[in-house]
Amino acid sequence: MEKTKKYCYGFCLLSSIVINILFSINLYVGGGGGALQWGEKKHETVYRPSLTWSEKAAAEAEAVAAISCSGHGRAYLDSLISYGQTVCECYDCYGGTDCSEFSPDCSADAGGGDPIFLEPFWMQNAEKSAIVVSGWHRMSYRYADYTMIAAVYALSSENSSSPSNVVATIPYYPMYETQTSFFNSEDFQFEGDTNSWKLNNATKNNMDVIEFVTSPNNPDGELKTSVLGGKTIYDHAYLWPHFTPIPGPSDHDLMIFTLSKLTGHAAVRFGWAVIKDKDVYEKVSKYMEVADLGISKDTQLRVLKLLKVVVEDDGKQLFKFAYAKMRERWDRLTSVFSKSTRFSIQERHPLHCNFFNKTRLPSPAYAWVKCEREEEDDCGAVLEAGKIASRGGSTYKAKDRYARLSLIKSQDDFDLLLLRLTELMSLENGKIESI
Ligand SMILES: *[C@@H]1O[C@H](CO)[C@@H](O)[C@H](O)[C@H]1NC(C)=O
Ligand SMILES: *[C@@H]1O[C@H](CO)[C@@H](O)[C@H](O)[C@H]1NC(C)=O
Ligand SMILES: CC(=O)N[C@H]1CO[C@H](CO)[C@@H](O)[C@@H]1O
Repeated sequence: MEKTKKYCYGFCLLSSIVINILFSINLYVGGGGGALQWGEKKHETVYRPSLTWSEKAAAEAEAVAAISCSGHGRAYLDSLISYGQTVCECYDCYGGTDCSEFSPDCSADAGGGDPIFLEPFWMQNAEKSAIVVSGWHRMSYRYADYTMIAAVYALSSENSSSPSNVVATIPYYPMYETQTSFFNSEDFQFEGDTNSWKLNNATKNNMDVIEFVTSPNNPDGELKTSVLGGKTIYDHAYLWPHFTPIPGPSDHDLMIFTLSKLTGHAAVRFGWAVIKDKDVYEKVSKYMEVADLGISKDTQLRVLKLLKVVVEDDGKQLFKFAYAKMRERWDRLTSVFSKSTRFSIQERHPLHCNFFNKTRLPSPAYAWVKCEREEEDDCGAVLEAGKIASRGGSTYKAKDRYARLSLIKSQDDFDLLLLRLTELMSLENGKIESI
């Protein structure tokens, strides 16, 4: 035993010396080769660490990221492997092993809300936003976050004879109803539209109500305030300079946020809340402890790394990039819609933005399209016929005369959407001319 140890010490010392010599030679040759310029910070190069366990993962990650997929798809570390090659995952309407084949008849899919538009930003910031996670990183279990339903739970009245009523203003995000109903709780139930609630039930005493206010609103991008003025959950998922002028600090009792539309990492499913009342805060914490199995530590580390990039330079980098992108898309979109009498989109009004310190128009994540012709009361179907997939108004408890188009997908998706819209509108102008 003792002998083995001694051998090891000897061997390790020797290896260490050899490695150091090799490393120094490497540096010397590197420097002598003219790679270093005068005035460059030499000490940074000297202390370049020799990597061990992270090297393979880093090499794999870089190799897979270097696969181009013709610019119309991506290869990922967890993509399928075929004949030893990572298979490209092509964007909609592209195919072939390298995603180079475009299907000319393909429909523009503006149905989903995948925020791929921020992908180029993260490619520009590849070095700063990449992470390497060891196999033993924080293995201990901890509680984490589950914001929307935790907020409802925290505001609901426990042990009361009737459940708290949860309402939202039409058009609203369908997930409020889905989640509130799914839990089938004795403490709260979904009651639908805030305004009809106000009309029909507000006079009845003893009725407990929790109001969701989505500001800016999904689907139409409006900045909203509470209708009932009682217990309110402000959903600020879209309250970022990408989508809206920021008129001032938001100062409500309970505000919920998500990483999804801030950095584009929807799959990370990470949210947080800002809560004023200590009792409400404690109920939310209790909910997380008991009902939620927690957010993975991988996720939290990833979020930390991403948010560090976001807050760099007071957040100017990401927000400038994201706003420029959304503004450009809205400029192109409004120019297309301005030629139409058959379709219209929501009106946008300029507001002073505290963040950029200038007056600007909103640039919402979604276009809320209205079909103006009397007989066209299913706007989703009209768009569908023009090879555009959208989400119909009834998804948001509005009329189907409306439909939501997502503007935050990839550049390819957006370009194809504009092409299909242009085709639709030119058809309309042709008809008008022929009359
Ligand atoms: C609700 O009832 C449970 C069990 O009877 C009790 O432990 C709890 O303190 C009650 N909560 C409130 C807010 O009254
Ligand atoms: C905002 O812009 C105005 C006018 O350009 C300027 O006078 C003011 O100093 C700016 N405020 C900040 C906080 O930068
Ligand atoms: C909770 C509650 O009483 N809701 C009522 C609100 O008003 C509508 C219309 O009268 C009723 O259908 C609901 O049951």
